[in-house]
Amino acid sequence: MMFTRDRAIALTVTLVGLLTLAPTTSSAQPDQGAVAAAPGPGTNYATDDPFTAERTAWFRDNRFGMFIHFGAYSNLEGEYTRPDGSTCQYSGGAEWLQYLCSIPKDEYEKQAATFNPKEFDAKAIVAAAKSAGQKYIVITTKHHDGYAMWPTKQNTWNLRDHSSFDKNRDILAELKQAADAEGIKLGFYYSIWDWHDPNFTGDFPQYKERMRAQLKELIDGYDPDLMWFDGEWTVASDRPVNPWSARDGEELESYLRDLDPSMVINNRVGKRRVSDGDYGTPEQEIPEAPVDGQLWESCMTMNNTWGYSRRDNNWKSGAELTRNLLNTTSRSGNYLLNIGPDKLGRVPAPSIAALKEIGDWLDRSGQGAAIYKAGFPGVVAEPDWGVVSRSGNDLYASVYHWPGAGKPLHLTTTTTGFTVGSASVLGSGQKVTVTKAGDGYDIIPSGDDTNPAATVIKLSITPPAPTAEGTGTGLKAEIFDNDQLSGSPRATRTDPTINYAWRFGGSPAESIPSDHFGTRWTGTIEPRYSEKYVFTTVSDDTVRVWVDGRLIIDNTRPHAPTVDKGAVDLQAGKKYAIRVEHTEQTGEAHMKLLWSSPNTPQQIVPSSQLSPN
Ligand code: FHN
Repeated sequence: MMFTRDRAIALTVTLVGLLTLAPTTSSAQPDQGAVAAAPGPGTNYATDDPFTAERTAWFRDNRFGMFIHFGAYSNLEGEYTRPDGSTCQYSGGAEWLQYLCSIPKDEYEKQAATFNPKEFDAKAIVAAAKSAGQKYIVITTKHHDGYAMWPTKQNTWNLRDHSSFDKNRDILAELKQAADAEGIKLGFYYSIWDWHDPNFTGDFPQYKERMRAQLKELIDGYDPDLMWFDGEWTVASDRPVNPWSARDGEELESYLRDLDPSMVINNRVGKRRVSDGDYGTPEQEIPEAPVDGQLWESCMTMNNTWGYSRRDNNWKSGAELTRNLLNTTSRSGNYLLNIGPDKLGRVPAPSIAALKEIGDWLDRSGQGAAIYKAGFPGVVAEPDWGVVSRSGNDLYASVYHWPGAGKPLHLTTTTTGFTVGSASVLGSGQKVTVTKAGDGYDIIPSGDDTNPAATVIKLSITPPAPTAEGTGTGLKAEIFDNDQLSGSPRATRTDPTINYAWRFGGSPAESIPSDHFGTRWTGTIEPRYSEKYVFTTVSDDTVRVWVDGRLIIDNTRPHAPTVDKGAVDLQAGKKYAIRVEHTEQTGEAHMKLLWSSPNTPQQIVPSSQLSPN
């Protein structure tokens, strides 16, 4: 059984409950463990732009990570023998075995008591990640079964207190030390959904308290670079039904930001939406294009299961996994590729082999340049013979279907604003001819491909010189204490950017309540390239955007956090009138304005290009 994202997001979002433990505004200094100040008028939870922030640079540049699913479920290796001798087995979703086989709690606890991953070798795992070219690792610290993989003080359902493992060992500490020694970033997976804790169904506020205490242990004790939440969905047929709400997500994300503002957090901290956390998390699939409004990372298995299953030998080839990595990078996404250690903590040999195959490809002939610090090309459309990634003024055409010597590979351009200079095949001295052809260029290699996974043709391009960075300071903001933008504004100021996540408790200013408000931003916007600009908004409840007097985004039906887009051709250096109107009625409030162009990666429109007059 494949656990695709459908299971996780076939959910009805029920916004329930009151804010129990109010989070702080993100400007507050992290206060170890104290209950943070209540949010309220003037709180903006968006502290930076994940597309450009220094805080997220390592995540955006590195592109490739290792996922590790390792827990008490690993001890069963995908197969449970009932007391009557019958067996229950799953090749996919071995980490769900307790649920799928309806293993009684005491039986599951009994098997966990025999768990002894004595061959877990953090250095070897980090070495495997390095050999693959993976620059960060995310390990499950607590999956849905609630079993903690570190010596938590919150209960005894953990690897220290409830196993046959060496009580002097701490695998998270071992992994942290090994990762630090090799310059690998370390992230922690933590499931909100908990099958074991009686408070999950008995006293959810108390469960959230314990969850926060465990997360504080993890953050204080191991200093993770990233938190990967899971089990946030609410599916009526689940056992137990998960009451996690968007308000809970607001509270948790704010708590985490206060504990460590530098962490990167995925969108399953909330309800897996464009407005939650720093990045989106498609699972077992790769989006067909860059994701609008949010960074993203596709997590995938090497076979069919996240947790180890001794029966699942349906391993993907190294070539397929390499192409998955190239596909994600070419759409400005990350690839989080999973391994599932067995009950002794050993990494399956096929996983090790595949990881090395990927790493060898990356190391060969500088092909890693197509991945690291690379992303969506912008200036060409994705071809049918492979994918194209861009790093600065270099395009990397990764060819899956080689045309043969002398035959063309066509690239369709999306802008007239660049020329192609040199072209070469990485790892081959063959001549490559580039000629203008129809709606783009023909790239004509003179020799053979270099390997079965992907042959990379490096194209050095000359994009148009951008105009000098603007001297803008932002847009004039008129803030109204009503959702009709009527009467006089309660507050008028200059907002450097439109980058707001007010969520449930926040608002644009101290004088503005958290519901029934609106803002009009006006001024001018100055593009740095002469090309088509796509404007993207993330809004809740309504949004309208005019550029140069043209209404390019118009979504006035009250909505939950939603992405809208509109495009307009702009001339570099020219200042265009811009007007943005947002209204909040009740519930959550969000408003972000991003842009992108063939030569401008997606980002919050920077203040330098905005002027209030
Ligand atoms: O239910 C989990 C599943 O076991 C696995 O951990 C994946 C990996 O992201 N996440 C959930 C399914 O969406």
